[in-house]
Amino acid sequence: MTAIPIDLRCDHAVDPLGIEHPQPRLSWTLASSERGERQSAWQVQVASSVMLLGGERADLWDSGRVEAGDQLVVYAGTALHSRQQALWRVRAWDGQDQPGPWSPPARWEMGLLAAADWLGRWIARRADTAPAPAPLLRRGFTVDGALVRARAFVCGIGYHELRINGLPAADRLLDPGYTRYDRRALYVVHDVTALLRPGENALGVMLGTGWYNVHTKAVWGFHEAPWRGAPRLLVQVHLAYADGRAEVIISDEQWRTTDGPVRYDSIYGGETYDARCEIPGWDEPGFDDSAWTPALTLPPPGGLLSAQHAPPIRATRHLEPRSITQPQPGVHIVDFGQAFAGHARITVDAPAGAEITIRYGEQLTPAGLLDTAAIDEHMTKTDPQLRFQTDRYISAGRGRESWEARFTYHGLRWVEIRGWPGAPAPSDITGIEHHTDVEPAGSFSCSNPLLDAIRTATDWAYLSNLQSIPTDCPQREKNGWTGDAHLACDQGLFTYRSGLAYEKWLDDLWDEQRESGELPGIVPTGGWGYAWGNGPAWDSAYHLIAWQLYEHLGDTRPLARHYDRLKRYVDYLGTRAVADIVSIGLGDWCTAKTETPVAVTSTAYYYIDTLIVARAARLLGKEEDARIYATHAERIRQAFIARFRKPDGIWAEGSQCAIACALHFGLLEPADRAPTLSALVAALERTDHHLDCGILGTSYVLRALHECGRDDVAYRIATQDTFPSWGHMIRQGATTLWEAWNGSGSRNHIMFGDILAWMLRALGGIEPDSAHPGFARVIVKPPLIDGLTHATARHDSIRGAFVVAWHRTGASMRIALTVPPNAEALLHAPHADPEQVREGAGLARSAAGVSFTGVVDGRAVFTVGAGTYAFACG
Ligand code: RAM
Repeated sequence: MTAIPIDLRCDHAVDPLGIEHPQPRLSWTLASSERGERQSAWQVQVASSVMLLGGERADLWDSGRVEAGDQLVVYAGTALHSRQQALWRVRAWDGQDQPGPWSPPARWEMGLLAAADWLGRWIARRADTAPAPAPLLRRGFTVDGALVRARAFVCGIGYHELRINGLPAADRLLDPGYTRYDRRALYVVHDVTALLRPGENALGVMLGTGWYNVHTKAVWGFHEAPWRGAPRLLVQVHLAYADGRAEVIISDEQWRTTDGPVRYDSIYGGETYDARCEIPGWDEPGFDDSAWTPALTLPPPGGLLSAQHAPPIRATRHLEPRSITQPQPGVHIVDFGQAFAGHARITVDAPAGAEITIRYGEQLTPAGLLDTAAIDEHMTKTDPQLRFQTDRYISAGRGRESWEARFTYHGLRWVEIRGWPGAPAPSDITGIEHHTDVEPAGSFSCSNPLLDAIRTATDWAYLSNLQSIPTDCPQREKNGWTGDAHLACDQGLFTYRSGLAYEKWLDDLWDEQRESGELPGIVPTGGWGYAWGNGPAWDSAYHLIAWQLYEHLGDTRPLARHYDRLKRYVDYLGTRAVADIVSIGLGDWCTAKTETPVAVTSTAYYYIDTLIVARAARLLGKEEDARIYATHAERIRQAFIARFRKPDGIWAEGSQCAIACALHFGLLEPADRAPTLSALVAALERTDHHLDCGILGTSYVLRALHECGRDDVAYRIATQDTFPSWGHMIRQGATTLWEAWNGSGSRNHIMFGDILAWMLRALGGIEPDSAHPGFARVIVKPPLIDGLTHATARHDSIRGAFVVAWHRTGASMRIALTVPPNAEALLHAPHADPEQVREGAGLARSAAGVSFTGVVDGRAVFTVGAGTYAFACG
């Protein structure tokens, strides 16, 4: 039977609320284990109710039968209005032209599409930005009958916590996402139908400062951000009654406000909570708020109000203490055994007014005390007295009380606790890890335990640094450093469905780009980072991430949306180039020893950005631009060659980074490829297979070796355990990747994380074919590397799961392979003779779903359609 479509998504999310694009993207996968399953045609129906969807006529859109394999299509029906509900379903025809069953219905709802849809006022407790207790705002209201639907649209900045009738409205932290608030503030949409009841109800909101009102002085100057303002709130709850009536509850002067128990909150500093200031019942109906003051109304933050599409931050893991020590009387050090981003939850029985201080850090002194020197240097430089990574809890004296911070987060492995009555037991302290809650979409493991440890550390570092924006580190800066983000993007898209998180951040880049085309090194920025000149090696995050979204998801929308901006940046670089060589900006950063001239890397990114604009132009049908930028890219390449090419495959001064850069970005002529590869291999031999480069070079070396078929060399580098190497970090006790090979600075950075992409591609053997974006075709080439006997890699692509699990014993190899419907794999079997390759009980070449396509580089190549296969050879 033809497959049924499953996992229906609108704009890459399951049943989302708050869609704003007039033509959302619809996607699905096919539930089928049938070999060679392929969709030859599809039909989508969209209706305003389930009844209309199941009936004769879908009133919003009926695509009719469309002959195409796409599983990502664009809604092309009736124009949708604010808050409109759309139900949809899809069916597919198979290769034999048989229609399959309709999928079960999925849905989406539109957001508030026009400024005029917002009926409420921005309200606040106070208008000034001085540090102050986090305000509580509340309003009671009556629900006059049975409800069929209730939706809350909320924007409370810096952060807000919405409560309804005493309960949190949603399982989310640090909402809404961090943006450049004077250009764009995000609202979140909650389905609150189940939280409301006929009769009296109450809405309660607590507001935190977040990035909106940073008062801590640090070198990046967020305390002087142009958007800075007193925390404020906009709410609108739409009620739909069973009898057809509608009602809207809005934020306005009727709301009342007072100070809450959070007495201080700072994104850098931490939070102070005085449990004695709790107001029982404040968020419940019937509460007497007559002593509270009416809310002030304030101007809006200044920019667009836009729905938050990226997943929210959620607490996803709870860590138990591994040990608790007392290196000094009254000073308790809790070790969670793992570095992460989040905070500690405490449960304590202390007298009223007792103050417990929790400080967070990533290192200990030799005496076993918390050592934050490496991560607070940028902070204490500006203010030696500064409070940093510190939470305080003041007890109400009511017996066992539990508390955790809600408007801040920290980077930590250890916490230091002072002021605890007696000593904390392990059950009194929990580590709460949180990150933008992207769905897992990939995994890797292999026979080398060191690589597995590196993979795990990379994963923790990635999630630690995905906190609404991709960040550099969760403790010192929490900045959206652009270079760090693009270096981690490929492995991030391989292992998580993080596309929407990146789409959100590309909008942040949009908001930060100047008319001239310039970008700052951190996004968002309070103004810092333009003049500093981070240059194309960082700024190219804009181009590289938009392009990687296309390669991973086959989705052209980010490229289309940002096309003019991407072009503007390339044009800006043109004004900084001299004879097509760009010498500005940061270069290979955090090197082991040898530096590489900035002009090498900056010009390489100038080239790749120009090429991406040319390719995007072609995809988007902008032929004239495609021609202009392709010609321009070629000119840059020639300038690069003229300037940096030296004899014998050497580039510039011959650093590993420079040689690998020329290879990886394809800057060289085909004839120079072999000598350049030899020069790279020779350079690596001279360092006994250690990297002698920084974050850029590290990525290029692994990628260049992989692209040139020398994963054996890359493997030696990746499995080193002496300085400088990932293994060296692990041997020193790293549980996340570090900022620098020698361990200086932060211990939770992701910028050396591209190694995980290499593991999946090179060792796992899942290499997406760039000519077939969206994982339509994958090259599966299990490596033959001495010492590596098996690996398992998985990626849940937009078409479904690819799984490769290979085992090698002597000269034989077994390869279990799963290919999702509508995709194919090119299996490069580790044998030249196709007759030596079996699938199941017979020869591979005659197996269902498999065809032999020829021999490439001494490997028999088979085209493998959808299905699950067991290959063996040798
Ligand atoms: C540091 C950051 C980041 C890096 C910049 C250039 O401050 O932590 O990782 O991109 O420098």
